[in-house]
Amino acid sequence: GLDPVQVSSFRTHLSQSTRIVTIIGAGLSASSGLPTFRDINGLWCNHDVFLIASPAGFRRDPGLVWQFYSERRRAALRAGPNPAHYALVNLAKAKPGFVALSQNVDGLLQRAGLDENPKQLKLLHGNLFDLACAGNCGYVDYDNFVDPLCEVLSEGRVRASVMGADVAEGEKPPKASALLFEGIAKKNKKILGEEKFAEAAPTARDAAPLTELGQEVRVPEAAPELYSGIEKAELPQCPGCGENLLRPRVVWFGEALPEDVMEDVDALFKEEKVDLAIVVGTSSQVWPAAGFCEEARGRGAKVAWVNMSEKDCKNAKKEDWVFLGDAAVILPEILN
Ligand code: BV8
Repeated sequence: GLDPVQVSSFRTHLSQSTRIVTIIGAGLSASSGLPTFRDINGLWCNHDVFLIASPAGFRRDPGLVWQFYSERRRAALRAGPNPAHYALVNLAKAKPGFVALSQNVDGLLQRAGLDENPKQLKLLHGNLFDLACAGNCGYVDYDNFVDPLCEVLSEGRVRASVMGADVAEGEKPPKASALLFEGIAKKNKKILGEEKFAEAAPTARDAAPLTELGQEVRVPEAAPELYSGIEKAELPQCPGCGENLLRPRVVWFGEALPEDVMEDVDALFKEEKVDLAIVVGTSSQVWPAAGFCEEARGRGAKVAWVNMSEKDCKNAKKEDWVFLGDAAVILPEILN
């Protein structure tokens, strides 16, 4: 269980706080059954991040990208909010100064009721259920929960093809050629040990390090089997301009976060004092979200960390609260 002294001092500060900023990552939805990105067998460990989460990857093979995101839409639709989502919604109702800065695109906070007051929820990396014109004609289809979006994105095909090649019914799909971040591969190898790592993360070549901020993400000419074989004409088309595909309205590597969201975040950290920042279920590796905790601290915030692993609370200072464990257990305990 949690340290009662820590919990009571946190709750005292919480009761006196008006401006509360929560910085949220995939760990919040882990107990809803949705995979995170950088944990063992996370999304980035079994998929080639450059091929499915970058503009260059979408140009190279939009079918592969759509299969990855179609599978994530389906999983999110089948999942439900967990007690951590509801604990945050209850806090938002009690504290008008509450705001969630969420990196998650799964829509679970909205389904738990946070969407009613958009001022309290900022979607930093977009939303799986908003579709946009891939050619930026301006067309956006908000809250599209249609599944499958088209025949080639129906369930059976998606799973097999995401692995880069269709396999006959019942056969195991070939090992995905996973391009892992070096750091992730090393981390997993350390945790698992050589032999278990080899079976847990399929053929992991050293990832090409992410290019610097804003540069074109280099997409390595990965093995030819990593093409979906899906024709553009089979994918969702933009009804706005009739010339481009639709894409999931999420922020890929090398893409700027939504302008309106960034303006709101900048204003938040410029205008006023922050009393409390709560960093939940994020490895704090992706920028600019990874810098928001220090921004809040710079505005006077005290900081609380909720994470399954201590190593991901690396930016914690000695005066911070650090609550280790499942957010779905901890948040109800410390917030309600
Ligand atoms: C940009 C697509 C600029 C959406 C993703 C310096 C400054 C700015 C940018 C950069 C920079 N240096 C490098 C960059 C580039 C890059 C970056 O940050 N690279 C890093 C990796 C080195 N940043 C970008 O490209 C960003 N764009 O800054 O653009 C710009 C400006 C102008 C013009 C052009 C460009 C774009 C970032 C968005 C990338 N998109 N994915 C999707 O598919 O979802 S990344 C991916 O990581 C997701 O978006 C996700 O939201 C994000 C963060 O991951 P986490 O949520 O933290 O998940 P993770 O698995 O890592 O961690 C889970 C945590 O939960 C762990 O700590 C675990 O212990 C914990 N946990 C697990 N279970 C539980 C739990 N905790 C509690 N309870 C549990 N049960």
